[in-house]
Amino acid sequence: MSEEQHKAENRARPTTDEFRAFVAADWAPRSTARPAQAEAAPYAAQRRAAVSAAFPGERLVIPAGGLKVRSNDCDYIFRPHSAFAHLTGLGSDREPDAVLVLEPLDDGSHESILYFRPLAGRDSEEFFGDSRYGEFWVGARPGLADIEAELALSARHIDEFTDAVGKDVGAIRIRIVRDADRELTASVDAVRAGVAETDEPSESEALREADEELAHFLSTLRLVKDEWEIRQMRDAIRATANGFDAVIADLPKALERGRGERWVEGVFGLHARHQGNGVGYDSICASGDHANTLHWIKNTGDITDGDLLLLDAGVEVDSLFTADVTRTLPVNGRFSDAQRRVYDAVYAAQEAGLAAVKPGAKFSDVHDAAIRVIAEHLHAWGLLPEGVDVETTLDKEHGQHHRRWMVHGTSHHLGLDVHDCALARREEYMGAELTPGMILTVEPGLYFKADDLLVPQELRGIGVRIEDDVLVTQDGCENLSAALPRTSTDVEAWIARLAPKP
Ligand SMILES: [Mn+2]
Repeated sequence: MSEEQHKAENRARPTTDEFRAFVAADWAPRSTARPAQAEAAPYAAQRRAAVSAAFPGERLVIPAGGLKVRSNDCDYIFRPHSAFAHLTGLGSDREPDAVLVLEPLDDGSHESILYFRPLAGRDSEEFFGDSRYGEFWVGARPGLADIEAELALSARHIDEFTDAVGKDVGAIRIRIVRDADRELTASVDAVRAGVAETDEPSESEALREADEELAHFLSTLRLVKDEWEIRQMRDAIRATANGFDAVIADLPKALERGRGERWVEGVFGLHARHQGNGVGYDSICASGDHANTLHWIKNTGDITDGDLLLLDAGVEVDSLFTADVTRTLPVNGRFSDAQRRVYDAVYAAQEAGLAAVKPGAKFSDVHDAAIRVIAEHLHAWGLLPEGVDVETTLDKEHGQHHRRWMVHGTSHHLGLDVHDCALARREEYMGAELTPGMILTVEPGLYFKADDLLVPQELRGIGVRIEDDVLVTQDGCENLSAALPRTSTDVEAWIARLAPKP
Protein backbone atom coordinates (compact mmCIF):
# COMPACT_ATOMS: atom_id res chain seq x y z
CA MET A 1 0.00 0.00 0.00
CA SER A 2 1.37 3.40 -0.89
CA GLU A 3 1.64 6.11 1.72
CA GLU A 4 -1.12 8.02 -0.08
CA GLN A 5 -3.46 5.06 0.09
CA HIS A 6 -2.56 4.53 3.74
CA LYS A 7 -3.47 8.11 4.57
CA ALA A 8 -6.92 7.59 3.04
CA GLU A 9 -7.39 4.23 4.73
CA ASN A 10 -9.02 5.71 7.82
CA ARG A 11 -11.89 6.85 5.61
CA ALA A 12 -12.22 3.61 3.62
CA ARG A 13 -15.21 1.37 4.16
CA PRO A 14 -14.86 -2.39 4.31
CA THR A 15 -16.50 -4.33 1.48
CA THR A 16 -18.11 -7.74 1.38
CA ASP A 17 -18.04 -10.35 -1.39
CA GLU A 18 -21.72 -9.68 -1.86
CA PHE A 19 -21.13 -5.97 -2.41
CA ARG A 20 -18.28 -6.61 -4.85
CA ALA A 21 -20.47 -8.93 -6.91
CA PHE A 22 -23.31 -6.40 -6.79
CA VAL A 23 -21.20 -3.45 -7.90
CA ALA A 24 -19.63 -5.46 -10.76
CA ALA A 25 -22.92 -6.53 -12.35
CA ASP A 26 -25.53 -5.04 -14.67
CA TRP A 27 -23.63 -2.37 -16.57
CA ALA A 28 -24.20 -1.72 -20.25
CA PRO A 29 -21.48 -3.31 -22.41
CA ARG A 30 -18.51 -1.06 -23.12
CA SER A 31 -18.39 0.53 -26.53
CA THR A 32 -16.31 -1.38 -29.05
CA ALA A 33 -15.82 1.72 -31.21
CA ARG A 34 -12.16 2.73 -31.33
CA PRO A 35 -11.06 6.38 -31.26
CA ALA A 36 -9.95 8.01 -34.48
CA GLN A 37 -6.22 8.39 -35.04
CA ALA A 38 -4.94 11.55 -33.35
CA GLU A 39 -3.97 14.41 -35.64
CA ALA A 40 -0.59 14.46 -33.90
CA ALA A 41 0.11 10.75 -34.48
CA PRO A 42 1.96 10.93 -37.83
CA TYR A 43 4.07 13.86 -36.60
CA ALA A 44 4.95 12.00 -33.40
CA ALA A 45 5.91 9.00 -35.53
CA GLN A 46 8.32 11.16 -37.56
CA ARG A 47 9.92 12.42 -34.36
CA ARG A 48 10.32 8.86 -33.07
CA ALA A 49 11.93 7.94 -36.40
CA ALA A 50 14.52 10.68 -35.86
CA VAL A 51 15.25 9.35 -32.36
CA SER A 52 15.46 5.81 -33.71
CA ALA A 53 18.00 6.83 -36.35
CA ALA A 54 20.17 8.55 -33.74
CA PHE A 55 20.28 5.59 -31.33
CA PRO A 56 20.30 2.42 -33.47
CA GLY A 57 20.23 -0.88 -31.59
CA GLU A 58 19.48 0.73 -28.23
CA ARG A 59 16.45 0.42 -25.94
CA LEU A 60 15.15 3.93 -25.19
CA VAL A 61 12.83 4.58 -22.26
CA ILE A 62 10.78 7.78 -22.13
CA PRO A 63 8.44 7.87 -19.11
CA ALA A 64 5.38 10.10 -18.83
CA GLY A 65 5.96 10.51 -15.09
CA GLY A 66 3.53 9.75 -12.30
CA LEU A 67 0.89 11.64 -10.37
CA LYS A 68 2.33 14.16 -7.92
CA VAL A 69 0.86 14.40 -4.44
CA ARG A 70 -0.52 17.78 -3.47
CA SER A 71 -1.38 16.59 0.02
CA ASN A 72 -2.21 13.17 1.44
CA ASP A 73 -4.45 11.42 -1.11
CA CYS A 74 -4.98 14.50 -3.32
CA ASP A 75 -2.89 14.79 -6.48
CA TYR A 76 -2.11 17.72 -8.72
CA ILE A 77 -3.61 17.67 -12.19
CA PHE A 78 -1.33 15.46 -14.25
CA ARG A 79 0.96 16.86 -16.91
CA PRO A 80 3.08 14.36 -18.84
CA HIS A 81 6.81 15.01 -19.29
CA SER A 82 7.36 17.15 -22.37
CA ALA A 83 9.61 14.59 -24.11
CA PHE A 84 6.88 11.98 -23.68
CA ALA A 85 4.21 14.37 -25.00
CA HIS A 86 6.40 15.22 -27.98
CA LEU A 87 7.05 11.60 -28.95
CA THR A 88 3.51 10.29 -28.39
CA GLY A 89 1.27 13.27 -29.18
CA LEU A 90 -0.52 12.76 -25.85
CA GLY A 91 -1.47 16.01 -24.15
CA SER A 92 -3.18 17.26 -21.05
CA ASP A 93 -3.63 14.81 -18.15
CA ARG A 94 -2.56 11.72 -20.15
CA GLU A 95 -1.35 9.04 -19.21
CA PRO A 96 0.09 8.93 -15.67
CA ASP A 97 2.71 6.19 -15.13
CA ALA A 98 2.88 5.37 -18.85
CA VAL A 99 6.26 4.65 -20.46
CA LEU A 100 7.18 4.90 -24.11
CA VAL A 101 9.82 2.37 -25.09
CA LEU A 102 11.63 2.40 -28.42
CA GLU A 103 12.55 -1.27 -28.74
CA PRO A 104 15.43 -1.98 -31.15
CA LEU A 105 14.67 -4.25 -34.11
CA ASP A 106 17.10 -6.35 -36.15
CA ASP A 107 16.87 -4.02 -39.16
CA GLY A 108 18.27 -1.11 -37.08
CA SER A 109 14.92 0.60 -36.61
CA HIS A 110 12.74 0.53 -33.49
CA GLU A 111 9.24 -0.59 -32.52
CA SER A 112 7.37 2.04 -30.49
CA ILE A 113 5.61 0.46 -27.53
CA LEU A 114 3.52 2.35 -25.01
CA TYR A 115 3.30 0.62 -21.64
CA PHE A 116 0.40 2.06 -19.67
CA ARG A 117 -2.37 1.28 -17.23
CA PRO A 118 -5.38 0.28 -19.33
CA LEU A 119 -8.95 0.46 -18.11
CA ALA A 120 -9.60 -2.08 -15.35
CA GLY A 121 -12.55 -4.46 -15.47
CA ARG A 122 -15.74 -3.76 -13.54
CA ASP A 123 -15.06 -6.87 -11.51
CA SER A 124 -11.89 -5.33 -10.09
CA GLU A 125 -11.48 -3.62 -6.72
CA GLU A 126 -9.93 -0.71 -8.63
CA PHE A 127 -13.21 -0.08 -10.51
CA PHE A 128 -15.03 1.30 -7.47
CA GLY A 129 -12.42 1.30 -4.71
CA ASP A 130 -9.26 3.07 -5.99
CA SER A 131 -9.56 6.82 -5.57
CA ARG A 132 -6.37 7.44 -7.53
CA TYR A 133 -7.01 5.33 -10.63
CA GLY A 134 -10.51 3.83 -10.33
CA GLU A 135 -13.25 4.49 -12.85
CA PHE A 136 -15.71 5.53 -10.11
CA TRP A 137 -13.25 8.21 -8.95
CA VAL A 138 -11.34 9.57 -11.93
CA GLY A 139 -13.30 8.22 -14.90
CA ALA A 140 -12.67 5.54 -17.48
CA ARG A 141 -9.30 5.20 -19.19
CA PRO A 142 -8.62 3.86 -22.67
CA GLY A 143 -7.93 0.19 -23.28
CA LEU A 144 -4.93 -1.23 -25.14
CA ALA A 145 -6.75 -1.30 -28.50
CA ASP A 146 -7.95 2.28 -27.98
CA ILE A 147 -4.42 3.58 -27.52
CA GLU A 148 -3.16 1.60 -30.51
CA ALA A 149 -5.87 3.13 -32.70
CA GLU A 150 -5.35 6.64 -31.38
CA LEU A 151 -1.57 6.81 -31.51
CA ALA A 152 -0.66 4.24 -34.20
CA LEU A 153 1.87 2.40 -32.05
CA SER A 154 1.93 -0.81 -30.01
CA ALA A 155 0.41 -0.80 -26.53
CA ARG A 156 1.06 -3.15 -23.59
CA HIS A 157 0.01 -3.32 -19.96
CA ILE A 158 2.35 -1.43 -17.62
CA ASP A 159 2.76 -4.62 -15.57
CA GLU A 160 4.80 -6.05 -18.48
CA PHE A 161 7.28 -3.15 -18.43
CA THR A 162 9.76 -4.45 -15.84
CA ASP A 163 10.32 -7.78 -17.59
CA ALA A 164 10.45 -6.11 -21.01
CA VAL A 165 13.00 -3.47 -20.03
CA GLY A 166 15.32 -6.08 -18.54
CA LYS A 167 15.26 -8.43 -21.55
CA ASP A 168 18.79 -9.20 -22.83
CA VAL A 169 20.19 -6.65 -20.39
CA GLY A 170 23.94 -6.53 -20.89
CA ALA A 171 23.65 -7.20 -24.61
CA ILE A 172 21.53 -4.12 -25.26
CA ARG A 173 22.28 -0.58 -24.18
CA ILE A 174 19.38 1.00 -22.30
CA ARG A 175 18.89 4.73 -21.94
CA ILE A 176 16.17 6.49 -19.96
CA VAL A 177 14.96 10.09 -19.62
CA ARG A 178 15.87 10.38 -15.95
CA ASP A 179 13.90 13.38 -14.74
CA ALA A 180 10.46 12.17 -15.82
CA ASP A 181 9.88 9.49 -13.17
CA ARG A 182 12.35 9.02 -10.30
CA GLU A 183 10.97 5.71 -9.09
CA LEU A 184 10.93 4.17 -12.53
CA THR A 185 14.43 5.49 -13.22
CA ALA A 186 15.70 3.87 -10.02
CA SER A 187 14.19 0.55 -11.10
CA VAL A 188 15.75 0.81 -14.56
CA ASP A 189 19.10 1.72 -12.95
CA ALA A 190 18.83 -1.43 -10.86
CA VAL A 191 18.05 -3.50 -13.95
CA ARG A 192 21.05 -2.04 -15.78
CA ALA A 193 23.36 -2.59 -12.86
CA GLY A 194 22.09 -6.13 -12.53
CA VAL A 195 21.73 -5.63 -8.80
CA ALA A 196 18.87 -4.71 -6.53
CA GLU A 197 20.45 -1.54 -5.15
CA THR A 198 23.05 0.99 -6.26
CA ASP A 199 26.04 -0.02 -8.35
CA GLU A 200 29.66 1.09 -8.68
CA PRO A 201 29.91 4.90 -8.86
CA SER A 202 32.03 4.90 -12.04
CA GLU A 203 29.53 2.69 -13.83
CA SER A 204 26.54 4.73 -12.72
CA GLU A 205 28.35 7.85 -13.94
CA ALA A 206 28.63 6.30 -17.41
CA LEU A 207 24.94 5.39 -17.36
CA ARG A 208 24.07 8.91 -16.35
CA GLU A 209 26.09 10.38 -19.19
CA ALA A 210 24.41 8.06 -21.68
CA ASP A 211 21.02 9.13 -20.34
CA GLU A 212 21.97 12.79 -20.59
CA GLU A 213 22.85 12.30 -24.27
CA LEU A 214 19.32 11.02 -24.87
CA ALA A 215 17.71 13.89 -22.93
CA HIS A 216 19.86 16.38 -24.81
CA PHE A 217 18.90 14.87 -28.17
CA LEU A 218 15.19 14.98 -27.32
CA SER A 219 15.45 18.61 -26.19
CA THR A 220 17.20 19.77 -29.37
CA LEU A 221 14.78 17.73 -31.51
CA ARG A 222 12.28 20.46 -30.59
CA LEU A 223 14.38 23.43 -31.78
CA VAL A 224 12.68 23.45 -35.20
CA LYS A 225 8.91 23.04 -35.12
CA ASP A 226 6.93 21.01 -37.67
CA GLU A 227 3.73 22.32 -39.27
CA TRP A 228 1.52 20.68 -36.64
CA GLU A 229 3.52 22.26 -33.82
CA ILE A 230 3.28 25.66 -35.52
CA ARG A 231 -0.51 25.22 -35.71
CA GLN A 232 -0.58 24.45 -31.96
CA MET A 233 1.39 27.61 -31.29
CA ARG A 234 -0.98 29.70 -33.41
CA ASP A 235 -3.91 28.27 -31.42
CA ALA A 236 -2.17 28.98 -28.10
CA ILE A 237 -1.42 32.56 -29.12
CA ARG A 238 -4.96 33.16 -30.41
CA ALA A 239 -6.37 31.96 -27.07
CA THR A 240 -3.84 34.15 -25.23
CA ALA A 241 -4.95 37.21 -27.19
CA ASN A 242 -8.54 36.47 -26.12
CA GLY A 243 -7.37 36.23 -22.52
CA PHE A 244 -5.66 39.64 -22.75
CA ASP A 245 -8.84 41.12 -24.22
CA ALA A 246 -10.85 39.70 -21.31
CA VAL A 247 -8.41 41.17 -18.76
CA ILE A 248 -8.65 44.61 -20.33
CA ALA A 249 -12.45 44.47 -20.46
CA ASP A 250 -12.42 43.68 -16.74
CA LEU A 251 -9.83 46.31 -15.68
CA PRO A 252 -12.48 48.56 -14.09
CA LYS A 253 -13.44 45.69 -11.78
CA ALA A 254 -9.81 44.92 -11.00
CA LEU A 255 -9.37 48.51 -9.80
CA GLU A 256 -12.66 48.56 -7.90
CA ARG A 257 -12.38 45.33 -5.95
CA GLY A 258 -8.90 45.58 -4.45
CA ARG A 259 -6.29 42.81 -4.85
CA GLY A 260 -6.59 43.65 -8.53
CA GLU A 261 -3.54 41.59 -9.51
CA ARG A 262 -5.36 38.47 -8.28
CA TRP A 263 -8.45 39.48 -10.23
CA VAL A 264 -6.37 39.79 -13.39
CA GLU A 265 -4.72 36.42 -12.72
CA GLY A 266 -8.15 34.86 -12.26
CA VAL A 267 -9.68 36.36 -15.38
CA PHE A 268 -6.75 35.26 -17.54
CA GLY A 269 -6.76 31.85 -15.86
CA LEU A 270 -10.46 31.42 -16.56
CA HIS A 271 -9.92 31.96 -20.26
CA ALA A 272 -6.79 29.81 -20.29
CA ARG A 273 -8.61 26.93 -18.65
CA HIS A 274 -11.65 27.39 -20.85
CA GLN A 275 -9.85 27.63 -24.18
CA GLY A 276 -6.90 25.40 -23.43
CA ASN A 277 -5.44 23.21 -20.73
CA GLY A 278 -4.63 26.20 -18.55
CA VAL A 279 -1.80 28.69 -18.18
CA GLY A 280 1.56 27.54 -19.57
CA TYR A 281 3.33 29.08 -16.55
CA ASP A 282 2.19 31.12 -13.57
CA SER A 283 0.93 34.46 -14.84
CA ILE A 284 2.89 37.55 -13.86
CA CYS A 285 0.25 40.18 -13.01
CA ALA A 286 2.41 43.03 -11.78
CA SER A 287 1.05 46.48 -11.18
CA GLY A 288 3.17 49.55 -10.45
CA ASP A 289 6.52 48.78 -8.81
CA HIS A 290 5.77 45.03 -8.81
CA ALA A 291 6.59 45.06 -12.54
CA ASN A 292 10.23 45.53 -11.46
CA THR A 293 10.25 42.12 -9.80
CA LEU A 294 10.87 40.00 -12.88
CA HIS A 295 9.06 36.87 -11.72
CA TRP A 296 6.29 38.52 -9.70
CA ILE A 297 3.80 35.63 -9.48
CA LYS A 298 2.49 36.33 -5.97
CA ASN A 299 0.02 38.75 -7.54
CA THR A 300 -1.14 39.97 -4.16
CA GLY A 301 -1.17 43.67 -4.99
CA ASP A 302 -3.82 46.26 -5.68
CA ILE A 303 -4.09 47.93 -9.04
CA THR A 304 -4.56 51.66 -8.69
CA ASP A 305 -5.38 54.45 -11.09
CA GLY A 306 -2.22 55.65 -12.81
CA ASP A 307 -0.42 52.29 -12.57
CA LEU A 308 1.09 50.37 -15.42
CA LEU A 309 0.00 46.74 -15.31
CA LEU A 310 2.62 44.35 -16.66
CA LEU A 311 0.84 41.15 -17.68
CA ASP A 312 3.09 38.26 -18.76
CA ALA A 313 0.83 35.30 -19.47
CA GLY A 314 0.27 32.49 -21.92
CA VAL A 315 -2.39 29.90 -22.65
CA GLU A 316 -1.23 26.29 -22.90
CA VAL A 317 -3.50 24.43 -25.31
CA ASP A 318 -4.58 20.80 -24.82
CA SER A 319 -1.52 19.56 -26.73
CA LEU A 320 0.57 21.40 -24.07
CA PHE A 321 2.12 23.97 -26.40
CA THR A 322 2.17 27.38 -24.74
CA ALA A 323 2.23 31.01 -25.74
CA ASP A 324 4.29 33.55 -23.76
CA VAL A 325 3.18 37.13 -24.27
CA THR A 326 3.70 40.33 -22.28
CA ARG A 327 1.89 43.61 -22.56
CA THR A 328 2.30 46.62 -20.28
CA LEU A 329 -0.97 48.48 -19.92
CA PRO A 330 -1.80 51.91 -18.48
CA VAL A 331 -4.78 50.88 -16.38
CA ASN A 332 -6.58 54.21 -16.71
CA GLY A 333 -6.21 54.09 -20.48
CA ARG A 334 -3.47 56.74 -20.90
CA PHE A 335 0.30 56.57 -20.47
CA SER A 336 1.76 59.42 -18.43
CA ASP A 337 4.62 61.25 -20.17
CA ALA A 338 7.24 59.37 -18.15
CA GLN A 339 5.52 56.00 -18.70
CA ARG A 340 5.28 56.64 -22.43
CA ARG A 341 8.96 57.60 -22.60
CA VAL A 342 9.95 54.27 -21.08
CA TYR A 343 7.37 52.31 -23.07
CA ASP A 344 8.44 53.79 -26.41
CA ALA A 345 12.09 53.03 -25.63
CA VAL A 346 11.26 49.39 -24.94
CA TYR A 347 9.13 49.30 -28.10
CA ALA A 348 12.05 50.63 -30.15
CA ALA A 349 14.29 47.96 -28.64
CA GLN A 350 11.76 45.28 -29.48
CA GLU A 351 11.47 46.52 -33.07
CA ALA A 352 15.26 46.24 -33.39
CA GLY A 353 15.13 42.73 -31.95
CA LEU A 354 12.32 41.66 -34.29
CA ALA A 355 14.23 43.04 -37.29
CA ALA A 356 17.16 40.81 -36.36
CA VAL A 357 15.09 37.61 -36.51
CA LYS A 358 15.90 35.98 -39.85
CA PRO A 359 17.47 32.76 -41.08
CA GLY A 360 21.24 32.83 -40.91
CA ALA A 361 21.36 35.41 -38.12
CA LYS A 362 22.60 34.14 -34.79
CA PHE A 363 20.16 33.67 -31.92
CA SER A 364 22.24 36.09 -29.86
CA ASP A 365 21.97 38.77 -32.60
CA VAL A 366 18.36 39.38 -31.48
CA HIS A 367 19.46 40.30 -27.97
CA ASP A 368 22.42 42.30 -29.24
CA ALA A 369 20.13 44.40 -31.45
CA ALA A 370 17.56 45.02 -28.72
CA ILE A 371 20.01 45.70 -25.92
CA ARG A 372 21.87 48.26 -28.04
CA VAL A 373 18.69 50.33 -28.29
CA ILE A 374 18.14 49.96 -24.53
CA ALA A 375 21.70 51.14 -23.90
CA GLU A 376 21.28 54.08 -26.29
CA HIS A 377 18.22 55.29 -24.40
CA LEU A 378 19.84 54.88 -21.01
CA HIS A 379 22.84 56.84 -22.27
CA ALA A 380 20.67 59.59 -23.80
CA TRP A 381 18.79 59.88 -20.51
CA GLY A 382 22.06 60.33 -18.63
CA LEU A 383 21.68 57.20 -16.53
CA LEU A 384 24.97 55.49 -17.40
CA PRO A 385 27.91 56.45 -15.18
CA GLU A 386 30.19 59.34 -16.08
CA GLY A 387 32.49 58.33 -18.95
CA VAL A 388 30.49 55.22 -19.90
CA ASP A 389 29.17 55.52 -23.43
CA VAL A 390 27.06 53.05 -25.41
CA GLU A 391 30.03 51.06 -26.73
CA THR A 392 31.58 50.86 -23.28
CA THR A 393 28.48 49.53 -21.58
CA LEU A 394 27.90 47.02 -24.41
CA ASP A 395 31.46 45.71 -23.95
CA LYS A 396 30.90 42.28 -22.48
CA GLU A 397 34.00 42.34 -20.29
CA HIS A 398 34.22 45.88 -19.00
CA GLY A 399 30.74 47.33 -19.31
CA GLN A 400 27.26 45.94 -18.78
CA HIS A 401 26.11 48.90 -16.67
CA HIS A 402 22.78 48.87 -18.57
CA ARG A 403 22.01 45.48 -17.04
CA ARG A 404 21.06 47.26 -13.83
CA TRP A 405 17.84 48.12 -15.68
CA MET A 406 17.42 45.04 -17.91
CA VAL A 407 19.17 42.05 -16.43
CA HIS A 408 17.39 39.33 -18.43
CA GLY A 409 17.95 38.05 -21.95
CA THR A 410 15.75 39.13 -24.83
CA SER A 411 14.77 35.74 -26.22
CA HIS A 412 14.18 32.09 -25.49
CA HIS A 413 12.84 29.18 -27.48
CA LEU A 414 9.15 28.51 -26.95
CA GLY A 415 6.99 25.43 -27.50
CA LEU A 416 5.93 22.55 -25.26
CA ASP A 417 7.87 24.22 -22.47
CA VAL A 418 7.80 27.95 -21.96
CA HIS A 419 11.60 27.81 -21.86
CA ASP A 420 11.80 25.18 -24.56
CA CYS A 421 14.85 23.17 -25.60
CA ALA A 422 16.45 23.91 -22.24
CA LEU A 423 19.11 21.20 -22.62
CA ALA A 424 20.52 22.60 -25.85
CA ARG A 425 24.17 23.55 -25.39
CA ARG A 426 25.23 27.18 -25.63
CA GLU A 427 26.52 26.73 -29.20
CA GLU A 428 23.18 25.16 -30.18
CA TYR A 429 21.21 27.95 -28.51
CA MET A 430 22.70 31.44 -28.13
CA GLY A 431 25.46 30.69 -30.63
CA ALA A 432 23.32 28.89 -33.20
CA GLU A 433 21.95 30.24 -36.46
CA LEU A 434 18.24 30.92 -36.61
CA THR A 435 16.50 28.38 -38.85
CA PRO A 436 13.03 28.46 -40.42
CA GLY A 437 10.57 26.76 -38.06
CA MET A 438 12.16 27.99 -34.86
CA ILE A 439 9.81 29.87 -32.50
CA LEU A 440 11.27 32.32 -30.02
CA THR A 441 10.22 35.24 -27.88
CA VAL A 442 11.45 38.80 -28.31
CA GLU A 443 10.97 40.52 -24.97
CA PRO A 444 13.11 43.49 -24.00
CA GLY A 445 12.22 45.52 -20.94
CA LEU A 446 13.26 48.42 -18.72
CA TYR A 447 12.84 48.27 -14.97
CA PHE A 448 13.22 51.29 -12.73
CA LYS A 449 12.67 50.23 -9.15
CA ALA A 450 10.89 52.61 -6.79
CA ASP A 451 13.99 52.75 -4.59
CA ASP A 452 16.54 53.23 -7.38
CA LEU A 453 18.34 56.45 -6.47
CA LEU A 454 20.23 56.53 -9.77
CA VAL A 455 17.14 57.35 -11.81
CA PRO A 456 15.09 60.56 -11.73
CA GLN A 457 12.05 60.58 -9.48
CA GLU A 458 9.53 60.47 -12.33
CA LEU A 459 10.91 57.16 -13.66
CA ARG A 460 10.99 55.36 -10.30
CA GLY A 461 8.43 52.60 -10.00
CA ILE A 462 8.00 52.19 -13.77
CA GLY A 463 8.59 48.73 -15.23
CA VAL A 464 7.87 47.87 -18.87
CA ARG A 465 8.27 44.69 -20.89
CA ILE A 466 6.85 43.93 -24.32
CA GLU A 467 6.99 40.31 -25.44
CA ASP A 468 5.94 38.66 -28.67
CA ASP A 469 6.24 35.14 -30.07
CA VAL A 470 8.01 34.95 -33.38
CA LEU A 471 8.32 32.25 -36.04
CA VAL A 472 11.47 32.23 -38.15
CA THR A 473 10.41 32.02 -41.83
CA GLN A 474 12.35 31.46 -45.08
CA ASP A 475 13.16 35.15 -45.46
CA GLY A 476 12.65 36.75 -42.06
CA CYS A 477 10.07 36.20 -39.39
CA GLU A 478 6.38 36.26 -38.64
CA ASN A 479 5.19 37.84 -35.43
CA LEU A 480 2.64 35.22 -34.34
CA SER A 481 1.24 37.51 -31.63
CA ALA A 482 0.85 40.55 -33.90
CA ALA A 483 -2.91 40.59 -33.20
CA LEU A 484 -2.18 42.07 -29.76
CA PRO A 485 -1.69 45.86 -30.07
CA ARG A 486 1.88 46.91 -29.35
CA THR A 487 2.66 50.62 -29.93
CA SER A 488 1.80 52.98 -27.08
CA THR A 489 -0.99 54.62 -29.09
CA ASP A 490 -2.39 51.26 -30.24
CA VAL A 491 -2.37 50.02 -26.64
CA GLU A 492 -4.34 53.09 -25.57
CA ALA A 493 -6.85 52.54 -28.37
CA TRP A 494 -7.13 48.86 -27.35
CA ILE A 495 -8.03 49.84 -23.78
CA ALA A 496 -10.43 52.55 -24.95
CA ARG A 497 -12.22 49.98 -27.14
CA LEU A 498 -12.55 47.23 -24.51
CA ALA A 499 -12.79 49.24 -21.30
CA PRO A 500 -14.36 52.55 -22.37
CA LYS A 501 -14.49 55.33 -19.80
CA PRO A 502 -18.05 55.83 -18.50
MN1 LIG B 1 9.17 34.86 -22.01
